[in-house]
Amino acid sequence: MEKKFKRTLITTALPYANGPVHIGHLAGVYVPADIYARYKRLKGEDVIMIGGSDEHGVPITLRARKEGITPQEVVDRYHAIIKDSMEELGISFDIYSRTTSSIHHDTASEFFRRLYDKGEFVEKTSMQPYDETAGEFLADRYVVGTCPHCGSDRAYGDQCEACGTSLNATDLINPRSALTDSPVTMRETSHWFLPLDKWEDKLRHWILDGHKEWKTNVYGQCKSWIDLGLQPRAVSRDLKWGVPVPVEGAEGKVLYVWFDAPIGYISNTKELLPDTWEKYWKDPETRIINFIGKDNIVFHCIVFPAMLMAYGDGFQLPDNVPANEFLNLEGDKISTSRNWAVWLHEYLRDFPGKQDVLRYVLTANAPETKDNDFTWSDFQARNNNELVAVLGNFVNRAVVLTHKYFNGVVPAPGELQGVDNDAFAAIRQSSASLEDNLENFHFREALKDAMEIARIGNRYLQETEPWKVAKTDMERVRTILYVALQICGNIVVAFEPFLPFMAAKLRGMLSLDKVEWDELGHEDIVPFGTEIGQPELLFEKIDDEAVNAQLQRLADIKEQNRINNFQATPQAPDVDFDTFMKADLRVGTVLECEKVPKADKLLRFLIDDGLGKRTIVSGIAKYYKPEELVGKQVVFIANLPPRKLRGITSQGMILSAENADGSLSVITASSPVVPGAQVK
Ligand code: B3M
Ligand code: ZN
Repeated sequence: MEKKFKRTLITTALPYANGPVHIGHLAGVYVPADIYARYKRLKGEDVIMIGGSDEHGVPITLRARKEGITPQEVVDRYHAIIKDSMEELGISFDIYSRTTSSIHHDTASEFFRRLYDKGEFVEKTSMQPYDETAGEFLADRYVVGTCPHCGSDRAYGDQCEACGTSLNATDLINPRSALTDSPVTMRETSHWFLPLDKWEDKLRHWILDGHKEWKTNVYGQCKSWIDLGLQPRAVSRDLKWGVPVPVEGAEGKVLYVWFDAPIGYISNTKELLPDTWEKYWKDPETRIINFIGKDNIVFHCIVFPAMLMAYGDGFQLPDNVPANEFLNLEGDKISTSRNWAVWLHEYLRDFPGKQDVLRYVLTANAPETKDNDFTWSDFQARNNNELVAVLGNFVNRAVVLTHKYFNGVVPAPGELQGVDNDAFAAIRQSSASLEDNLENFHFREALKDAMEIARIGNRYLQETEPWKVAKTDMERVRTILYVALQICGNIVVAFEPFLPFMAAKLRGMLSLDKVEWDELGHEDIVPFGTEIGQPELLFEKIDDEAVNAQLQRLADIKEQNRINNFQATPQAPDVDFDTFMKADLRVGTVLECEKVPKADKLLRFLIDDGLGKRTIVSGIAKYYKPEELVGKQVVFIANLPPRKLRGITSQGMILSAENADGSLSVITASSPVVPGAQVK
């Protein structure tokens, strides 16, 4: 870090309080921000980490309507869940507040008013969707209709979730109001716009010339926005939920959620530090870092900076915006509306005491440079093969051996030998790389560096074999275990930002009061003569059962989504009755059923059809065990020309219904009938 900064202000994207937080939020924003904040605190630097819930916006009002409760009740519920679960995960916010607080309403309102008074806005009228029945303008999300691209009749005015196309409300065929289901009309309304074009040159100079060190994904997005030319952006909406526009005649209008939300960073700092907040925002010696996900880049790098420049009064711009890419779950995009997520509060319930495991896996697999995938098998493997087998194992051996040979008292070392010095040298090297990676927001690499210290420890014990040396040379064992315990001390320091619960437990085991970052690489973190605690396991294996339960839960959700999203195919053109009657449909009793060798889809049936026995081959082997079907009365088409399938002549076709997931369900008679009965 360059010298010019005296303190760090860390902001973390404010999650919408319309649902709990999931692993995507954590991996993208909160875990990396927390690592950085803990690292800075451990260095003794002046740092604050600001968080809070984003409690405005249309999705919250939609959810409230759906559940028949008020928006306030929605945000109260989710704010509490989010706040508690993040705290339990050890995300060390200095404040976690909310944008419905009065201090935020006042701050956002004053911010708007100052820009208004300075003439920073332009007022424009436009045509917007309006619900005549409800007497309200409709946000794009409130308009539903038929997608012009895929024909889905559940498209929203901003996007069709069936085909993923971005839309405008005016693109929809038969637009209706999501509130009242009545047809949507267009009405004129006026709004305030922030002319981003006015700030384009300043933004270009600040980012494109001044911050070439930003992550390529962030820099690249900013560049393409600026190169396209910036346009004025509306900062107000016709909506009842939000911060009212503080201008006469603006009844029924609120600040656009993306106008008020980033101001939340300021309000929350004010709430935390009523007397000194300004130095974190207005002193050029403060380094401001915004932790966000990639979908928020434009708001943090273009819109909010333009707002701050328009406001003036010394507000500083962020020094870095280390936005992350997305984390997927088992190969699919995480989605709140499809419930495709690992929710933090549920993880904490299902894996009590395993906060650090999640922190570890999300950091080891962080979507820093590209989208990444969270899988439960990777979660299990990283826990079992890395945390248990490498980190836990090393610490356990060092502590157990100290109890065995020295009654749990750190022995005084003799003269260090080559292997000892080599171990310390390797740790210093990893520590330097660790610090460098932390400074540059490369948390995944930084975690590898920390883990390398535990690997060094394991190799060291493997090479020095104190359990063998103990038979001949106890003096040497003193030195070996002294060194091993110093490696444990280094682990406490190196891992505190990443795995704070483990670090605290190990610190207790080593009887250390507190540690500082500057001790990293030292050879005397745990003084000789210290009485250490009993060995406790730092990590335990995660078995297949726990992982399978999670996979089953996801499979159930997928199934539920399929059912929810199932759309019956449009009705086929009419056929006349005589044509239909030409198909000879009958019921037959299954006498035999077996798999067709070397064909994983096919079953061979022998059917009593009332006239005799007939063979039919059917492609339903994936969905039934042959023995399940013997004795069943199935419906088949009797008068299809015979067809050869895998060398077997099939005389007809058994009818099945196709489910939402493509699986097949055989049609059977609901009460016994004589074989050969016609279906009419
Ligand atoms: N609530 C969007 C999001 O959660 C928004 C972030 C606000 S940060 C000021 O992705
Ligand atoms: Zn569509």
